[in-house]
Amino acid sequence: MKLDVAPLFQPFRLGDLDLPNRIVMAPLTRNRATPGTDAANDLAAAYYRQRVDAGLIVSEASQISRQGQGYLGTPGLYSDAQVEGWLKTTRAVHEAGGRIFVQMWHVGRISHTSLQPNGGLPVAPSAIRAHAKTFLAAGFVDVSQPRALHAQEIAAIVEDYAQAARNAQRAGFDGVEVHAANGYLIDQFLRDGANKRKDGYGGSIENRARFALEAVDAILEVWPASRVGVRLAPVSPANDVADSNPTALFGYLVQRLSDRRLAYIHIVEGATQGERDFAPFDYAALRRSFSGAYVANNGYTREMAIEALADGRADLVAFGRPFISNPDLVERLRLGAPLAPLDKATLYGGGAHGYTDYPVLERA
Ligand code: 8OZ
Repeated sequence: MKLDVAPLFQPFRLGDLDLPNRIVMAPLTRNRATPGTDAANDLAAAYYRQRVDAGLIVSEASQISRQGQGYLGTPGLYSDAQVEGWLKTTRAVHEAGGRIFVQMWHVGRISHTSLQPNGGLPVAPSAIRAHAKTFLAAGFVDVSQPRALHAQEIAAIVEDYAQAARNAQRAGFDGVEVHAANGYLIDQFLRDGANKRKDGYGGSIENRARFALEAVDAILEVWPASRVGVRLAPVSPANDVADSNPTALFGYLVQRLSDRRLAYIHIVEGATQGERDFAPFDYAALRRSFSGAYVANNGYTREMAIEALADGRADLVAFGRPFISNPDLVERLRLGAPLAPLDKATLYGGGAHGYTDYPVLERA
């Protein structure tokens, strides 16, 4: 029997925004910001404009400070030049009738001294080096040894989130997504494999969730809750994080996010870019405990997405890599057309090739 695509094309009200379909463009790191300023540029505007048929676009992860950068060429959200740069994208997306949130990012220990202010050590909840790689001009390298943050520095990072939230408004975004997944700073605080602190930010689940909630609350001083989402990856081992009890940890955190009436949680189910059944986890329970929308992600095919929506397991489905090589992914999903394969060589860094030059379907 032919699969009925209708569930993917039901409109959805996300907070106070009307989305024309259930398809989200997931945040995708592409490392093409302008060297020197780390500002998103005209090429980025063209790239997002091509993908405007998504119900919602979430931008690539964008560092909230220089300290929050971990890879070469990722765009920032902390300087005036970066605000100007992002305005090109938000104007292009809005002119074409789309909606775009910016993903706010601090990498914590997943960085390298060569990217840090004054060549300093990357920061983390605890001085534990991750077994992980980053990429620099020279290619892939091991991340640097980090140093543990002082409590006053944590307050300053929370203020960086608030400032970046204001910048996101100046840059014309429709909302913000907090990157709390994939082993970056917030996830490093959350998970007890990376957080060995003895102060109010470590130990109990309440303490490990404190930084995440302080960052969210700082953003909520700027944005209404209806324009704020959070991305989580409850069991993903990405960037060398692990937790002894993800069910309790993420159950607690999502309850607190629900209290705040956030627009959505965006869940990487399983291992990031890997096995969906990497470790058992009850995503349905997480969804039930949250007042807003549930955005499902990780390796979804057209068929899986339709089934998840039809079964009520998700409100929206985020597609990542398929959006890179298929600028018209939404139309291809509608038609059930074949998807173009991804060229891995042009994923991270470079110019228009492998970025804005993937073709759309021939309209015969
Ligand atoms: C791929 C390469 C670099 C960063 C993530 C922001 O995993 C990333 C990322 C992905 O969330």
